[in-house]
Amino acid sequence: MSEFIIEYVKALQILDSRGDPTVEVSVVTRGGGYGRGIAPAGASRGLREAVEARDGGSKYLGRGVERAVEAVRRYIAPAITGMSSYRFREVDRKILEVDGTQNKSRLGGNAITATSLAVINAAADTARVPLFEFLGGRRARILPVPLMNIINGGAHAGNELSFQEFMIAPVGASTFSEAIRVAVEIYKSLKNYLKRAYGPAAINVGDEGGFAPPMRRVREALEAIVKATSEAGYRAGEDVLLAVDVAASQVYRDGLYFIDGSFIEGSRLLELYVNLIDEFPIASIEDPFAEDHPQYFRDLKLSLKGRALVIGDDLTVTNASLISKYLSENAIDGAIIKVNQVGTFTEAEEAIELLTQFGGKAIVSHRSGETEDTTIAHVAVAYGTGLIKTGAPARGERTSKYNELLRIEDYLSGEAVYAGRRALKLK
Ligand code: 2PG
Ligand code: MG
Repeated sequence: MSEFIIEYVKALQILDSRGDPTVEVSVVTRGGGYGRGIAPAGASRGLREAVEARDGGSKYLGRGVERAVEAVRRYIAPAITGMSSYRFREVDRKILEVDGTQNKSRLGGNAITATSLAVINAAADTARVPLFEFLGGRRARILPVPLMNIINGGAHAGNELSFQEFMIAPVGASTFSEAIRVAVEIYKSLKNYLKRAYGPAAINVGDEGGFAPPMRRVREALEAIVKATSEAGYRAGEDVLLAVDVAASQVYRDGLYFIDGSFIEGSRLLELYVNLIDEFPIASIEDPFAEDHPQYFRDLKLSLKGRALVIGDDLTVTNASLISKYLSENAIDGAIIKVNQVGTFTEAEEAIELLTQFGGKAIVSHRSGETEDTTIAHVAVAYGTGLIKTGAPARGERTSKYNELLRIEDYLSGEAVYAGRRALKLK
């Protein structure tokens, strides 16, 4: 097993999909295994997320990460060199020990995430197996339903849509590659529809590759997706389900929510959700309320009676104890999993395992600031989460994940199983 020993760790400042600097870490093992990890970055961030180290000052408008790169070089590399990448959980524990803070602010969550991802990738490469197989073993074969964000609003777009993400879930497909084809056909049909209905500027895209049309009301976006779905020859509610991420903390001010042009109470927002779910085949709703309003999550879950999943993101920040708290308080049906929200891969793995154990949904997710790193595609398959959220089927930093899943499906050949409809159903 000595081939797994970490011999070399190097960090570099590179760019993410928004043109912001981010941290890339490379790890080389004694056996010649190589792994790379790149930290993504969120725009709508939870209050309890791991803290990113940013340099401040004038370079890169303060967004530089040279301090985080230096933290890898000075503190992380010496601490983990000589450890076994095979025991990646111990490596993560060591990094957390060196950091010593709750919110990862000493080394920087970006330095920690990039290193943690690089270590698992180096271990898999040393073992000469794909990462999903290294983590999930030979039985890992479930390809996730992609929740594809095809209309962008909120903090991800320069329009007035108050919900951040309008997604399609091609659940009726029988394979992952068929799901991708269905999603692409609907994406293209939506493009035609938007151009016809709102003019050519409506097909400009937002941070996650979805269109950012000049719409004012969330209902319009849902209607456009339903129309595009039928124009593409598919049935909304059957072949394709809808999902939204409200990212409600972003529209929350002084106890009220700014939705569709006016400030409303949480109870009115709850009514809006119930009406939208009556009208549209919405299977999942993420961050419907602000992160300090868990009681509304509970009320919504009670009103919906399982008709749509209630998912935490800013509320739960991939933190196993918050997820466990809100699951047991019956405030959520599942949670978004983002490694950089919590810091290390091991902590994200704990969150996934906890959700699996208690029958909750784990949605492995990208960030709005992404890179070509494909680790999350492997994580979704390794743990058989059945769900992944990684943007529109467009723009390299989004397609890199879908393309990796197509490669994994091909690698598994006849053995791959598409998660399909049951991925979005409560047990
Ligand atoms: C979210 C994410 C990803 P961000 O809210 O779920 O879609 O956005 O990375 O900006 O937090
Ligand atoms: Mg979210």
